[in-house]
Amino acid sequence: MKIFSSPHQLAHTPELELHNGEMVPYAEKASRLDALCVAFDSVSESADHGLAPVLAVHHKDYIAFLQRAYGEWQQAGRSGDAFPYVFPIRRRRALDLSRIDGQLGRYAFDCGTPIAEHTWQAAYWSAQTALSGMADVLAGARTSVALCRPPGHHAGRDYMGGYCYLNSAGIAAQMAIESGAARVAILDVDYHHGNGTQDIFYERGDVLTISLHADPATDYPFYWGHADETGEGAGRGLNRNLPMPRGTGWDTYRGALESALETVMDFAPDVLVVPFGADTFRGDPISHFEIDTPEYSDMGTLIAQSGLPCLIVTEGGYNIDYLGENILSFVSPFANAFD
Ligand code: OKP
Ligand code: ZN
Repeated sequence: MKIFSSPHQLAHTPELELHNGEMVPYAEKASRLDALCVAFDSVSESADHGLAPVLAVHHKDYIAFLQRAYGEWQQAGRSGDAFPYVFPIRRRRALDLSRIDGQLGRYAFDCGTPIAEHTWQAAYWSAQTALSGMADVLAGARTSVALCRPPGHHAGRDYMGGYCYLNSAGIAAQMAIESGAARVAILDVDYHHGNGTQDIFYERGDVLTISLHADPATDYPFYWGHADETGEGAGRGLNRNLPMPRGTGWDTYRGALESALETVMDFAPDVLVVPFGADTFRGDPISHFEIDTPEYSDMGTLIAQSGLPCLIVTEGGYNIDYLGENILSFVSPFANAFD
């Protein structure tokens, strides 16, 4: 089983974020990637699949914005990280403004996703890492693992948010479709709802999206992830949200996961993509579920038992001391099942 990563992902280093009214050190640290990588004996370097698969998911104007934003921030005389602070909310037009502050608000849905000097480069290689894992699966691997950072599942077709810029898992899923897969399922097991992935595929009949997450009534991203969001048009019935209360542990989570896997099997996908967040861990500093390290192996076992070709893409997980153990616990059953 191959594990993919790229050191270019380390270059994104925002300093601070707004948390409960205070500026605090950015939780989505570059050292998360080191913790993920050292958990494995050998890691393959991601290949460059170019911009075309990124543009198959994201709007070209949004991509152009990501590429130029930090340069324009600097040209405006700013130093430090670029933050949005005015947003085109209801009934405001998405004006194509030249002022960087206008552009930042147009393409962001929160203030938690600053653009630093090398953000584009890191996000690009996060997407390339997921694409490298998918290329491995499409070449016949039963399971492949993409150690991605920054995460991606909050990023939509034309917006960033929740530490996410490019929807790496979604980009990989789209690559599978364009390579001939008839159906792809995305099963998101990060603590937070995968709102970007939901939005990207909401009206698609060929991509099933399921997310297990903390109830958005109490947790980020609040405005997505409710159980009544079930897809529209060709995608009607092909989005499923399983929100759970704070304090949820493995016993409750397991039942939801088994139900989600039944929905996956009914869809009969050619490929399964699993955005995995270790922020469901009991010791996570920003989350409120109570899953313990060995229980990630139970989680991995249930998913591996689907027997589907599977790409695992890392999302959140902010307790860096346990991140390596937790990803290894989750991934091990996949290796044992097939190798
Ligand atoms: C990203 B992923 C408070 C700001 C809001 C955003 C959480 C993003 C989680 N610090 N926090 O799903 O792990
Ligand atoms: Zn998360």
